[in-house]
Amino acid sequence: MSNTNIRIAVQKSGRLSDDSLKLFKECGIKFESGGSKLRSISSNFPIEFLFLRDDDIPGYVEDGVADLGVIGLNVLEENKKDVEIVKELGFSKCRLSLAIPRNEIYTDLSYFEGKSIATSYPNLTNNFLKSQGVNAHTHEISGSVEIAPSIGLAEGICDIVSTGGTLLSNGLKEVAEVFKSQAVLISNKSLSPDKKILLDKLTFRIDSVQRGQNAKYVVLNAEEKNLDKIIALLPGMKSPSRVPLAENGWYSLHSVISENDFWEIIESLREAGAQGILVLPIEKMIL
Ligand code: PRT
Ligand code: ZN
Repeated sequence: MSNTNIRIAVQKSGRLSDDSLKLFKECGIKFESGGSKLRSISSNFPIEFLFLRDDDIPGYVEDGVADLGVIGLNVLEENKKDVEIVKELGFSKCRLSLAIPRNEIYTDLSYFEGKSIATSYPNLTNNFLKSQGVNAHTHEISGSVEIAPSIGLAEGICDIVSTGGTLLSNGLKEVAEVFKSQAVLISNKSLSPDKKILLDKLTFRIDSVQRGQNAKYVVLNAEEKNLDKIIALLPGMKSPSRVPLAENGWYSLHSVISENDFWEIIESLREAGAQGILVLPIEKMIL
């Protein structure tokens, strides 16, 4: 057994931190976080956490100061660091969008021709405009982008949107999506073989947690005459389990269904004669 530790950089405090910490805790990794702590070594997995500003994470991973990192795809793509994207993590979802004052009339992207756009994401914004054949000037600012039009700094903005509430309260409307983002796990491009093994162990655990989050465990009762129809609707991990009930001619079926088409399957199951349907969360799903 080697003594190698893998080092991961996560955001200290912000929109990525809570879900990042939750994910690693759900992976069964124990560590301390919070307060003024800047690093923490796990007591039950060979991993060390560094708690940093999100903007510094891609550079640290590129340089090998950290082996892994959790970062928003928007920050990564804007700064183009030479790192590997290991997997999408499915949280901190948002979009980079163009927005203009609410009372302006907007038809299409040609609206931005010759106009000025304030943004903290000049590279993503310029690449998008260029790909759409629009010539506009971007004005880079580091924060409070939403007030740029009202103070006369720019005619439009390109900023991160999640609920749209910030745009609304600043008298702006979203008119075009430039880039879709979510948190991703990144890795240094030249991990040692020992560290690669640890990364594989970690991604195996993350996959199991994510699969569990995307699936539900379903238990239902069915009369023998309806069994074939109902089983055809239930994929299961292999095939559904079938257990006879104490009452003759009745069975209990156990299966796993995907969160995506959950309601459609439940409706079809009821139509096919399923009764007493129980739906339970799955903590982890190991394949
Ligand atoms: O201090 P540090 O540098 O570490 O953090 P930060 O302030 O730079 O980043 P932080 O914590 O705000 O965001 C980290 C990452 O979360 C971003 O890079 C995105 O990948 C992701 N994310 C998800 C968001 C949002 N949702 C979001 N809503 N990042 C920013 N916002 C801001 C946006 O800039 C705008 O001001 O929220 C406002 C819009 O939100 P809505 O809900 O009103 O539309
Ligand atoms: Zn930041």
